[in-house]
Amino acid sequence: DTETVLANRQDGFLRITLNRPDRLNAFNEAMHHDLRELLADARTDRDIRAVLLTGAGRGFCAGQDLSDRDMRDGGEAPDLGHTIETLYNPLIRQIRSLAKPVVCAVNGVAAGAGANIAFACDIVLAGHSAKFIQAFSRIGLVPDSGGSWLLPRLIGEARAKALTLTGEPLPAQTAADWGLIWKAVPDADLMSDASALAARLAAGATTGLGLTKQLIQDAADQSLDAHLDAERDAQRQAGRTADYREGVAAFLEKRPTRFSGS
Ligand code: T3D
Repeated sequence: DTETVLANRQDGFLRITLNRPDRLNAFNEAMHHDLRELLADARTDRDIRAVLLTGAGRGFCAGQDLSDRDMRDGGEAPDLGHTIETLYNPLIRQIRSLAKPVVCAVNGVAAGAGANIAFACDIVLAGHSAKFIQAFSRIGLVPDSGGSWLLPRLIGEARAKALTLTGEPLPAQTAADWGLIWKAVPDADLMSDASALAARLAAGATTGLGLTKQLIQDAADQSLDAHLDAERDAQRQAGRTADYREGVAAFLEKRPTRFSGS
């Protein structure tokens, strides 16, 4: 644990809880660094086979901590290009390139970068009381953390533009109906459902799941022809794992799989 982020290992996955609840888990620099360090551990530690990201208290994450952006004394505006380049972009790249499933349990409001960090995760569950807000336009900014790339792909240009230009809150159930997230569930079930899902993924064939994630992410930018080649290469790699042998053996022996993650 650090001051800003709690870490818990259970059932083969790492649960990371953003922990600045009095600020709805808004990001300061320390939280960026602490989160990045945990995700780096998740990358290298073979015993961590999935990640679950959630927030402490009544919110998931309210994006950038705006009290660190107070310019009311006439002070110079910070170079936001620099903070995006050094803090937000590396975080999104780290989540998307992690070769292990990342589940996000959105336990309350997800605003600004907080919403787009959730959408960058692989499977997003949200409690019925949660809402997603592209809050950037409310303070004169533009969507970041991959939002303006991911939103039109997930929900189409019309909805993406309306959400980002108005900053209107989107309830969890509508987000699920639109295909922006996987599921909206009763608040009381969120953590148990998300934990069960993370545990199930952590017990999966980790190499195959990591390759699957990469293939799906890369699909939008490639021709079918190039993508067929990418599938061939990924299948070749998956076919060399011990988990593939185990998967076939378990099927033939009519028993549950015991994947080792290798
Ligand atoms: O700067 C850069 O590096 C560029 C990168 C930008 C990335 C971004 O994320 S920009 C967008 C920043 N986020 C926002 O604009 C959202 C601001 N927050 C809100 O609009 C609202 O808080 C919510 C809609 C998220 C929730 O509203 P509500 O009514 O449920 O809660 P609240 O009362 O507004 O917030 C509770 C407390 O959290 C409150 O503190 P208090 O009054 O109890 O002491 C509030 O000030 C604090 N809080 C919420 N969000 C932030 C925050 N404090 C600092 N920064 C926040 N983003």
